[in-house]
Amino acid sequence: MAIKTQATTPIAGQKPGTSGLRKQTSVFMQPHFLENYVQAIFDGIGGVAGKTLVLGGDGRFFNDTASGIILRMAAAGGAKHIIVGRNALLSTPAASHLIRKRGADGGLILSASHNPGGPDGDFGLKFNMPNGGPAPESVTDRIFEATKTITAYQISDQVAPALDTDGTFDLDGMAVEVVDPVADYADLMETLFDFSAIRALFLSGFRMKFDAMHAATGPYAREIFVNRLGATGDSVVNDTPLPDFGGGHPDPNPIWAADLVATMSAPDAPDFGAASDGDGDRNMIMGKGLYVSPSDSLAVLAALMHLAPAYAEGPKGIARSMPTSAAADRVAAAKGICSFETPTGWKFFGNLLDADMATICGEESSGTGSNHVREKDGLWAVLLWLNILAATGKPVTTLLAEHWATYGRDYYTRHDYENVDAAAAHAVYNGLRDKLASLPGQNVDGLVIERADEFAYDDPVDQSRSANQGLRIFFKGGARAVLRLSGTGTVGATLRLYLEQPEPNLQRQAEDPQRALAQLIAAAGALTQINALTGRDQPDVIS
Ligand code: VG1
Ligand code: CO
Repeated sequence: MAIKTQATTPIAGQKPGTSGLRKQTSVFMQPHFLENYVQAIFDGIGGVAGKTLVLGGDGRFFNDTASGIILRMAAAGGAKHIIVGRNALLSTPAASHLIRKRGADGGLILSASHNPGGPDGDFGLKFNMPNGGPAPESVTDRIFEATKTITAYQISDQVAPALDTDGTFDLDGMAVEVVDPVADYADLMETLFDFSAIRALFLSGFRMKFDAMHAATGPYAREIFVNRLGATGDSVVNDTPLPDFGGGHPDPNPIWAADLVATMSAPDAPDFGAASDGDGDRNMIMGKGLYVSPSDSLAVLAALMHLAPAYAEGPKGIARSMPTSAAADRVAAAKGICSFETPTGWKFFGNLLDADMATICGEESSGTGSNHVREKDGLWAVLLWLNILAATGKPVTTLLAEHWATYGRDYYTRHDYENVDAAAAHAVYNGLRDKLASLPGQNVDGLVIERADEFAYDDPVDQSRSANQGLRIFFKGGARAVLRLSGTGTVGATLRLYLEQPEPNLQRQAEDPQRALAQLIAAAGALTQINALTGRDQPDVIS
């Protein structure tokens, strides 16, 4: 045993956000920064002595060094066994699956997800629970408290094993088991979907383009789509994970996945297009010339998921995050099942999934998933779409048009104001919050406000309450504007304005969302004064 106790002092700003702790890489690489936080995680979960943990990340810069440090700290803490993806690579959903499959006591996932990587990018670390899901607020609160009182951390003096070869290695009495990051996950997908129907679809000449954005899903996508499902080799692009994601921004939306949008808009476009984010938990779906908004995707998948073998009985319930559109609620109503509205972040779906109250969950930020793991899952969503396309024989455009004809359409957009001065961002948020009570009855730009509130969530399973989860303005006729402060940014503050409006009339369902929502956008602008207070003319990202 060669365990060193290193004295340290608390480092400010180690409060976990929407999805773990996210900072600029240079901050994470400061002396003791990572070590302090890892020790706080271990202390927050009651120590790691005798425990089995899963470890892996999205392959971004510092992933390898950080993994070595975490292994040495786990060994020092007396952990029994760490299962780590080869080269410390695991997509977030694959890590969730591995925790569940191996009955581990939890997992550490190294990722800043959709944030850019590299020395000038971002880094992140989150802890997942034995159910495979992100730590709930009660646990992240304990971790944060531990960061504020830390005086020392323990670390092994031994060199961590190289992680490029599968097998089990000793590190100061702890077993380090290096595993293939892809196989277990790909096997799980085969149990959920009709692989032979999807294989037949590809054999019939159906073409897809999946953009892994040089991030974690590349090896998974190649194994599943090309090797197991017979898609042609060029169906998967940018599938080598790179430490800086090739200089790109691994966020699958029409702005950052512009290449895919161009491919899918060309005259000879493939039948189906998709992309995923840095750590593989998000998905973007496209048909020929058509971007499927994540809220619509959730609703279509919920409506048709019974076509996939694992979900033949249909969903028990449907859960969406608060800013996600109401489209999924109408599917739940039509099916006579429960719908749930949770705060932003996957951790709030865990209890509903564990209690079997919801089978499918989704977020407007391109996250969709089910009870097969406890994270959102990008490739799962792509496979469910493929399964539905194979089962119906209809193209994406037809499925969406039929969905809107049946359930109505919800025009939807999100406007992000990024890297805003923190004081200005809070002025926008607090300014709107302060006048919530006076809003009902007011007419803004021709829209009448029906009610307004700050969203709080009472978990129906454990009765915990999560307050301050965003401001909601409901207008007569069903339109809604939501304002939130992001919890994943690393520089300044990011404001998100979410806008939606239902359109039941079939004749008016084919408009550009920005045009269809113009009046609501103007009203939200007037109410929040967002441009004036942030000094911006327009949002940085519109999705
Ligand atoms: C964003 C999204 C949220 C998502 C979170 C983590 O959070 O809005 O829906 O769960 O990112 O996604 P925020 O607080 O910035 O709005 V991931 O794929 O970055 O782990
Ligand atoms: Co992600």
